[in-house]
Amino acid sequence: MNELVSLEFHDGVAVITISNPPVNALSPGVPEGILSSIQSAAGDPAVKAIVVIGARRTFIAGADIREFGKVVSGEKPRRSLLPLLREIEDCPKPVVMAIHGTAFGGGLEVAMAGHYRVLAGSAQVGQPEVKLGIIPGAAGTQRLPRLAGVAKAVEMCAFGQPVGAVEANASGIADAIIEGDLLAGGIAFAREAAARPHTKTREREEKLLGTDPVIFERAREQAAKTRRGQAAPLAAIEAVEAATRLSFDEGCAREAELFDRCLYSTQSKALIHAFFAERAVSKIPDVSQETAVQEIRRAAVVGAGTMGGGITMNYANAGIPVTVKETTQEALDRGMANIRKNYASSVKKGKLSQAEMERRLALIAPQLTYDGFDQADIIAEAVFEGMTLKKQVFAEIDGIAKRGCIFASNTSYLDIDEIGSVTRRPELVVGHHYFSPANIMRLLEIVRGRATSREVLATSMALAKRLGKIGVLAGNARGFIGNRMLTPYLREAQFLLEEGASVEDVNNALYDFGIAMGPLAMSDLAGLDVGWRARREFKHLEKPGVRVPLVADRLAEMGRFGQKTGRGWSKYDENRHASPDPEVAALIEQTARKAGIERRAIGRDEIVDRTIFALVNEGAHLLGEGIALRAADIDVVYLNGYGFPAWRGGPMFYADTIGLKTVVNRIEEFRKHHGDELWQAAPLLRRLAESGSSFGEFDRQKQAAAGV
Ligand code: 3H9
Repeated sequence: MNELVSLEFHDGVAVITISNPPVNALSPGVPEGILSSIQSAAGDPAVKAIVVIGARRTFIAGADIREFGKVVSGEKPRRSLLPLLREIEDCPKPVVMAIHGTAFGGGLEVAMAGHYRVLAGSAQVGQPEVKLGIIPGAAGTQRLPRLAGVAKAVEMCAFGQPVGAVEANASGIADAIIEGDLLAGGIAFAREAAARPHTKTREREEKLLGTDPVIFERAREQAAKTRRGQAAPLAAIEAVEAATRLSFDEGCAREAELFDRCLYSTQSKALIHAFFAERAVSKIPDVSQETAVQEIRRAAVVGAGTMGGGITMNYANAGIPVTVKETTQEALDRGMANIRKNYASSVKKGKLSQAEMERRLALIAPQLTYDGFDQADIIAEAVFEGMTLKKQVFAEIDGIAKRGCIFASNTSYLDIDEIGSVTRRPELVVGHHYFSPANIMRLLEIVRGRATSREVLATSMALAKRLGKIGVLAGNARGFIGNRMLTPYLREAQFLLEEGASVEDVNNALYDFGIAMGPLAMSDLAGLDVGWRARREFKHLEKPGVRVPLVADRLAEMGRFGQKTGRGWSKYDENRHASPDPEVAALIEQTARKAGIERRAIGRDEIVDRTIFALVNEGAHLLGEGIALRAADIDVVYLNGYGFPAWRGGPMFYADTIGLKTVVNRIEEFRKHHGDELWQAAPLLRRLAESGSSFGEFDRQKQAAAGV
């Protein structure tokens, strides 16, 4: 008992309540409080049974993740939870865990040490540690297979997905689902349990017997495919496997070894960084938490193309009625057919019910006019990328929209201020830059124009959350954060081709680094016509005499637009499988020779360093210019919008792990070979490297200065 854990008595039942907002994590003091409460209740002859419950929104959401950072930096030794769990399990009186919200990680481990678990219907339980690059470290891999069976335990520990109350009940993790008041139900359950003998989870062996080793083989194959490059899922499988071969205590010892190995790895530091970065990103220093957030009851979208259709779906998915406008019936029909096709495919995969699909479709009003746009609280513009067209649309909607309506442009490169200049309400103009496919990708860049109001930014952040997105604030620079960094990344990928690497060399080196798709494969997916069009729009900004990639425009001129035309940097079959195209290899070689570029053998390290350090250096420019608020924001952009591997933490975190001095030295080598115009370490990067600092430290100091 302490200020985090309280003990009360309800007529023979002791109720232990954990109260450590926001999510009742097992921060220092919580395990101690549970232990002393269990001991008091166990020693009190008036107590027949014990209920453990969480205050407010949830049961225990796990160990306090902030503590892991301290462990890794050596600040504080880790205290094991195992003795507490054994004390709970050895308690002579039945301990009933009453679970609502989430019992995750250490929370589920505490719950499994109880003799019974009763769940609210909306509760979820899980061992999501692998998402942080670690494995359960308090016997989760040993108790879960004893309750849920080995196959379910492997699935939950290695892949981290939670299960709901019904599944938890069916699999043996839960003993009952409580309708109505959880505490009252838990107490009633505990009273009945007091009359029966109870078993300790660690002594339940029946579900371990006769385990089929194929379970582990299959899980390893699945991990290799879906968790490419990650160590924790394999460690989790090994730990559960140990439960089937070793005694409980030996299994716990094996788990502890594997846990420590994971905890001290760079992968877990990177994933923990990503966890906190995703939660910090919505905090904007000059937009206080008290800023008024406008309620979005109705939305309208201009354009039902690929992006407009996806944006429309986002609103409908969040239950917001949305009007979508196109200029021709044909385009409108095509757009709606795509939306229906996307929903139908989710229904087919079992991710959506037919009734839910119909409900969402009913929220969408397709039309050729601006009728009803005067009712919208937000109008999202998703027409072709061109300044003249965007300005025309903004001028039109300015004449129709109601007062206070937010205008959000989905531009991916253009100047938000210039777009907004044609309206009488620049303070309501903002960029909402979605990533394709817009209904799936989690990233939303929220672009702040010169006049964008704080209320519009706060509303945009809240809306992003409601739409299931992660909103990241970006300044109004060409390409904002993600696409501006992409330009030097793709430039280097193409230069490497001209200098002698093959399309496959470049794609494979970055795929093996962990990126979801190599840069040229990504360009083929996005469409080579997109960059071609953008380059024409910005041709006037090219500096004369500075080397530019030579082949991409040639491919686009040949009608090789990538996957959609079956040919781009690679050839694609009807199933969109890529194969090398000798015609492209010849074109690259010919073009390079004609331009006098020396061809040579290029290794994987050079491919990775030139492309990734180009990203990092541009990221440092963006930070220095204030276009990105924090290095961690840039990481969130790349993790959620560009397939950067989460276990590397994002480009800026990756640079910190390499050491900024090393990064600057490498950039210096590139500068010597390729010239000052292409390679100059960004001033901020140079400054941090010279002072032995890091992007992480830069963020911490900036946060501290802003008082966030
Ligand atoms: C573990 O348990 C290892 C064990 O095996 C033991 C080994 C010995 N710690 O996500 P939200 C904060 S590993 C500290 O926005 P939601 C979060 O940073 C752990 N802080 O809310 C945020 O703070 P702020 C296994 C935590 O409703 C605030 O709570 N457990 C923790 O969308 C709200 O979070 C997990 O991996 C934590 N464990 O989602 C669970 N969790 O307001 C991780 C949250 O300052 N957490 N915070 O930005 C989650 O999945 C979600 O946070 C949860 C709530 C579903 C709980």
